[in-house]
Amino acid sequence: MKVYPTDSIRNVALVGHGDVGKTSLASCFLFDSGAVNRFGKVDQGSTVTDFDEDEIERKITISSSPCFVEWNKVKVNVLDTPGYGNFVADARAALRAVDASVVLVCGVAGVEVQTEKVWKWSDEYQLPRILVVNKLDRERSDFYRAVESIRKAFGRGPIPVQIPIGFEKNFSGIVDLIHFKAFQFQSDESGKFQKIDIPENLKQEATAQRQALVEMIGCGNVSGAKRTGCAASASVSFVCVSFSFATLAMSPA
Ligand SMILES: Nc1nc2c(ncn2[C@@H]2O[C@H](COP(=O)(O)OP(=O)(O)OP(=O)(O)O)[C@@H](O)[C@H]2O)c(=O)[nH]1
Ligand SMILES: [Mg+2]
Repeated sequence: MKVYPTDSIRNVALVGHGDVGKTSLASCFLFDSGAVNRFGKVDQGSTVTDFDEDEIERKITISSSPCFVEWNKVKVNVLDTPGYGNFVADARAALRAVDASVVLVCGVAGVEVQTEKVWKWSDEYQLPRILVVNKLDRERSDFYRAVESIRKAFGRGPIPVQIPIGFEKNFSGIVDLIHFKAFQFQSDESGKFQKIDIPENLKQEATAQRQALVEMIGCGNVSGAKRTGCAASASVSFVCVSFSFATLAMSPA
């Protein structure tokens, strides 16, 4: 078995409200990184982390399951946790064991009851966190509305590091505000993407969002980043864009 130096290992938990797409995102991680050669789907009972008979039958996660991927020479141990009220307590146990939490928020519904709960637990364990706005391909999804609901619930710390290209069924890629590059993904679930120029109609928005990001980092507390090697801290957390089905799970940059 390959041995990784400690500074090349990350331990993260995927947490969030029920049905927001945590298991699907874990599936994307596994497929995109090449750990598996088939994109497992919850609806087909073929994901790696929802393997229990009850989970497959009910199409929900009942207890946390680990998996790991290698990305850019870093081993990422991922805990996929339950989000439904009856089972969400298991997410708390997972959060105790990780270095960072990945909080998924639905692009349609925004922050929900269990989102607030897992956020509170992440606060309790002083975890740096990344927010992922998921299901942006869905009708009535709106990235900016979801970000507003995040900031209303959790304060001004969360700040986008990516913005979407297109919306609902035309959602097709991301603008990476850190590297100031854009990526367009194929819609065939292959996870393939190409680097493109930032679309003309998004240049102004992207520039303004990048400026806000730079200002936020300038005045934020990034000590958590140093401690964990994770690019976010407890007071400034980064908001990413996701669309499980097009395997936008990981920023290629
Ligand atoms: N349209 C769309 N559907 C998605 C996306 N991500 C997940 N889904 C669907 O949403 C449903 C729930 O997905 P899961 O991955 O099981 O969600 P979860 O957060 O793991 O759910 P629990 O573990 O039970 O809390 C499934 O039917 C998925 O196929 C997405 O990005 N877009
Ligand atoms: Mg799940």
